[in-house]
Amino acid sequence: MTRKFDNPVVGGFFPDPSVCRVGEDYYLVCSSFEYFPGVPIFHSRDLVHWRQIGNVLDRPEQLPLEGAVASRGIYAPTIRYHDGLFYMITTNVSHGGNFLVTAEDPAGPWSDPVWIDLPGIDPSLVWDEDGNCWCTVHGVQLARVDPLAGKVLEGPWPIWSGTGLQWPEAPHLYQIGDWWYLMIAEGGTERGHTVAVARATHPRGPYESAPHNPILTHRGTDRPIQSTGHADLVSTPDGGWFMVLLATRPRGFTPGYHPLGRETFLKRVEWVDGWPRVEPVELTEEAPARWHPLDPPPARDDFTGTALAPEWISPRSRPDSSWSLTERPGWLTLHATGASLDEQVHTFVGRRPQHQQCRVQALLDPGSARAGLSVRLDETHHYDIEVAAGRVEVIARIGFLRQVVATADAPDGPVTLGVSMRLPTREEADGGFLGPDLVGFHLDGTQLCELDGRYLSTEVATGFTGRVIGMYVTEGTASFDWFEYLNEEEQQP
Ligand code: 6LW
Repeated sequence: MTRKFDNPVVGGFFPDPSVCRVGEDYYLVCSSFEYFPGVPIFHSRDLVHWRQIGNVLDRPEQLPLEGAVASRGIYAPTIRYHDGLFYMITTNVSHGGNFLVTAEDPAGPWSDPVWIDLPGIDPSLVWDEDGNCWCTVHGVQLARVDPLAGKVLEGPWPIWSGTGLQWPEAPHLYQIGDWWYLMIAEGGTERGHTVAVARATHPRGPYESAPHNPILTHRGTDRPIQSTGHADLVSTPDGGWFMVLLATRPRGFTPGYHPLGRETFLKRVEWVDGWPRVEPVELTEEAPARWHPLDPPPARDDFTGTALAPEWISPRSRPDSSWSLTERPGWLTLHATGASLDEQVHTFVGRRPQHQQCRVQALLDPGSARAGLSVRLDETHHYDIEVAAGRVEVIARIGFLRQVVATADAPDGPVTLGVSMRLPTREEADGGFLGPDLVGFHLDGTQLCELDGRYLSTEVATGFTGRVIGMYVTEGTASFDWFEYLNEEEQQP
């Protein structure tokens, strides 16, 4: 029996994936842009079932993001393992450029940053048999480095500019057999995205482009998966090869909108005549030989711990003064740090929705605060359900427009706020609804309204991130007893 798995293997705003294997264990990291903590890290035993085990950059001194506007901050990371140490190298495009951190345990703690004076983005590391460490950055440029000292020893030199498409980036170098393979993304991370490969007998080249480049692209197709690119190769313990890559699942009126952001997909790779060959990426794929399913994470966070779980993220910072799990045991208490979600500084604690159909509920004790739930893409594209002074409002912020679209009286005391994301029914779609989904807002189980989801998608807001649904306070102090996230994708129309 051939086992199958469903793509994406890590759904939701988890772009620019990088993977490494140590024995039977795989580790995967993704970019995180303006969010703190940054660079989520996952563990798997089969490349299909992943559990987030932390965030590599979970201390402010590792992750200065002050002033980082939407989609800036942390760009693409690379994770590698060498000589008993894990390395994560990435770029903070808002503060300092390229840096790396190291750890003996991938779950952390990771070291303070070691900055490395190399230009460009998308850094990646590889070691040769003599122990030399080589670093590639977009363009593609190569340097010989001392990673632990953050020193450039030789270079950088331009080694390959790709096949001529724009943005040769996401370069990873691999020594496989007698060859050094350089795999890159080209064409930009939108619909023209591609994966290309070249090979040489030495990291410095000269490089020979694969005769069948691009080895992977979905450009010019009407496939349900688009923008395939930014791949990283990994071998399995039984000698197979796979790649993780980013892609999108656009829906709605052609060419469609992708509200979840760029997600992490998995694809088998075959080697033919010394070159990697990749078929188009499918929503259902043949699984790797080993199979280690995981129990789904608990749907509800009751905030009974002493630390926030790793999936919780905040724009730019989450100062200790803005949140507490001890002020009111069993509740997450949030203190306002900014008067509006439209501003760079505000108190928001959220998680990435990972399914095209899902439902969030949270029990809020608003007290005398202004607080609620927000589905955000960035400071100028978010839908909020907000409680203040006994009133509930659903507010849409789309670019320069801000509109209260529904109101209701708030009962005294704690209220259950809800957000739903659902695909249109066949009748709605046939009736002309052309957005990717409908975003519903609920008060104590009663729906107040549903909004067109296209305005909270990258095609409208632009950028590199994806939706994040979270709890916020913009005046005073409020507490949340629990937050529940339910996957409702099995109820696909
Ligand atoms: C990433 C680069 C890219 O560093 O966008 O379009 C940047 N491709 O590879 C952010 O995802």
